[in-house]
Amino acid sequence: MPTNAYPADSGPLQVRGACPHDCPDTCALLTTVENGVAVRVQGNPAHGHTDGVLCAKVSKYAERTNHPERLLQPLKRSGPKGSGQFTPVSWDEALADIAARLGAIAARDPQAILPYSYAGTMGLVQGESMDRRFFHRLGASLLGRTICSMAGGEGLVYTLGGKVGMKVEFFAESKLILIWGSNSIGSNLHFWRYAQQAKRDGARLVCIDPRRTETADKCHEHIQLRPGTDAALALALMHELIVHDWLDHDYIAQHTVGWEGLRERALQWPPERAAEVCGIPVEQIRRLAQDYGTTKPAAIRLNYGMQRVRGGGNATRAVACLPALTGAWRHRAGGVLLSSSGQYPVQRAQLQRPDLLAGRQPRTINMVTIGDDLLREASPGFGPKVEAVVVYNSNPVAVAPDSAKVVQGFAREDLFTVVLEHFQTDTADYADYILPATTQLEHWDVHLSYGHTDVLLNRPAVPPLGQARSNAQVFRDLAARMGFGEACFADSDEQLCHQAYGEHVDFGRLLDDGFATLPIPDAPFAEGGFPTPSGRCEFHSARLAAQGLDPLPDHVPNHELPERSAAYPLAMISPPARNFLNSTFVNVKSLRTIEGRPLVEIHPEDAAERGIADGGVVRVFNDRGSYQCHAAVSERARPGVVNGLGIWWRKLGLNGTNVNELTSQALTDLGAAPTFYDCVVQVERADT
Ligand SMILES: Nc1nc2c(c(=O)[nH]1)N[C@H]1C(S)=C(S)[C@@H](COP(=O)(O)OP(=O)(O)OC[C@H]3O[C@@H](n4cnc5c(=O)[nH]c(N)nc54)[C@H](O)[C@@H]3O)O[C@H]1N2
Ligand SMILES: Nc1nc2c(c(=O)[nH]1)N[C@H]1C(S)=C(S)[C@@H](COP(=O)(O)OP(=O)(O)OC[C@H]3O[C@@H](n4cnc5c(=O)[nH]c(N)nc54)[C@H](O)[C@@H]3O)O[C@H]1N2
Ligand code: SF4
Ligand SMILES: [Mo]
Repeated sequence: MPTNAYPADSGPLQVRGACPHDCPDTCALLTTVENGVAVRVQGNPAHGHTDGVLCAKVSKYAERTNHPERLLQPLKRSGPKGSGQFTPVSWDEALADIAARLGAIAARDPQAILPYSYAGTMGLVQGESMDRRFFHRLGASLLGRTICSMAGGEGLVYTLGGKVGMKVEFFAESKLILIWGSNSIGSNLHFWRYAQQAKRDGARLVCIDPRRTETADKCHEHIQLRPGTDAALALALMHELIVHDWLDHDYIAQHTVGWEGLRERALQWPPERAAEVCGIPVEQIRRLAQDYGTTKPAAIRLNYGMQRVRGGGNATRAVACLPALTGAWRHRAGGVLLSSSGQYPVQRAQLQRPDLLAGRQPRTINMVTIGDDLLREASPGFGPKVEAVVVYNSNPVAVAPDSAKVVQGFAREDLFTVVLEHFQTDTADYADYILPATTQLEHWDVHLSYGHTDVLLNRPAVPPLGQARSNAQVFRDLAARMGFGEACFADSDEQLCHQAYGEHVDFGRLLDDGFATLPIPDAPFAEGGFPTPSGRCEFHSARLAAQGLDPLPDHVPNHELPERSAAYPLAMISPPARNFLNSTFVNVKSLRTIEGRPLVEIHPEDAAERGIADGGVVRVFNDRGSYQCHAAVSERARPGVVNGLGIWWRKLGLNGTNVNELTSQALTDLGAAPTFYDCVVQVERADT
């Protein structure tokens, strides 16, 4: 078992770690420590995918960790809810009171307690180990962790069998790369490096995105479709593959199911029909189909940006069918990659111990509808009213849709809220207790990735700052206070690191090198073998049919369409800002300075119609709320679509709101996921 966290000597040294952020790249870090202080965080040149390079955000991780506003001691609320007024208390006092409050609620019904967490750290230990054990033992409500990837994830499950796909490094050898719903330069930089390599070797790069991103600027072609119309485009591509016989009949016959049905469906989507729906020239569709049908090897880098609309699950299914039609999977540089995380042998039952539920079956609350659910009374369908929320690794007041409701919920005087955090975020403002958490430089963890296939270990580089404790430590402490006697509550963070993969990954190797590559074939589906029930790529899904759902992929129009709404004639998407990671880093001055100010990009024609000037303050509004920000009059926006770049802290915005004031709690077709990019608004000058 590994001992020692951080070295005692004070000479400069470099400690190997892993980037904890919710980003496909999961970089290997090298932290330079001088006199016990982390002074610099760099990419580890020994790790192939990282190649010594970090994004601008995590290059500032030392600044974030040593930030003057870091929370360094437990705080107890001393003013009204949401006032942000707190006084310091000891860990003893905080833990005793929290254990007593949770214990009293649990004695009535533990389901009135709700954990709320996401991927503030993707670490398996600080994100999904001791915390899950604690809440399972308690019998708390389960949380549906749907806020990011569930629609696309389910789309993959029903088509390919799981979050599986191409190995990212082989994009470098592709001759055609479709970058679909992804601003790779901003959010998947290390994939972009492989795409650049391919481009230098003559590959054609096509970006499919309603926004003219910096990635679109650097591709050979940009297909600037309307939000939520990707399935229509994919079906029209299939139509052309069929009509021109750019098909791999042998691959289809041997490794797919439902070809006849899909063929019939696709033939209903001639390019003219899709061009109308997508709002793009028909020629562009024909040309893309020809490129895709005749270039080998052809690869698709799909990302989650295209599944945050009502039809996100179906759209993912439609795109995931394409490589099987052309047999692109036969080549290691062909196929599709949305996420690789399903390829990791994570020992979740051992880490999370669902057996501690001991036969109880708590309800599941969808994290997307936290706005409504915190405001719900007890009912037979819902169960008990939520009386306590424990938030960690997430900032729901800023990131969940329909913020006005989320704020109203967290403002309930009768709600007991505990927030484990690095900083006093918008959510922490509503806490009864804020508990100071360690950052990645101060704790152990072990990682998977959703954009490559290496396991990474994170060693602490420095001791916890102030009185900060790791999430796992806090739940261990709470378990002890609540008298949970099971041996698993004594496992240390280092032991949890080991348990995450058990014997499936050589832990000694991780300790020595900091990373280890999973043994995955170069072309995993060259001869079929998909992890679906049929072992084939499922165009037709019997599992969907059994649920009474459409077994074939189709275009499912958005919930909210500007052409159907007189009051709100603009569609709004709210993709990530390059220098923030969701709402993380917004309070890091150097990065906030690069982003400038909260803004909405609006096309010059839409701006002119409204008398809006570049840089002017505007009000973006709909029935759910109103958000003030600056207008960026720019052709990065498509006419009729505005881009509200995310996700500012509300309290650092112009009128104490952010873009989620406008987004809705409506869910996707598959996976009960959010529809952040399926939203209509109006924009006007703030001075009118
Ligand atoms: N710098 C930075 N990096 C990040 C994040 C961040 O906030 N900042 N977030 C991280 C997270 S949580 C995730 S889940 C990942 C992946 O998160 P993604 O959301 O995939 O991130 P992006 O690739 O930045 O953005 C997706 C792109 O999809 C586009 N898009 C929006 N609607 C549609 C549509 O209907 N169809 C199509 N084709 N495209 C659409 C947007 O304009 C955007 O350019 O990125 C991670 N990386
Ligand atoms: N409008 C709009 N909304 C969106 C999106 C969008 O594109 N548009 N994207 C959505 C997506 S894809 C996602 S994934 C969600 C993300 O939403 P969240 O998961 O809430 O992500 P962050 O905003 O980064 O907040 C993570 C918080 O965890 C904290 N944290 C980090 N590490 C630790 C730790 O070790 N311990 C503790 N206790 N805390 C830690 C950070 O300080 C940070 O405040 O947002 C969603 N919201
Ligand atoms: S690119 Fe992604 S994984 Fe790499 S350092 Fe930046 S946020 Fe972390
Ligand atoms: Mo995400």
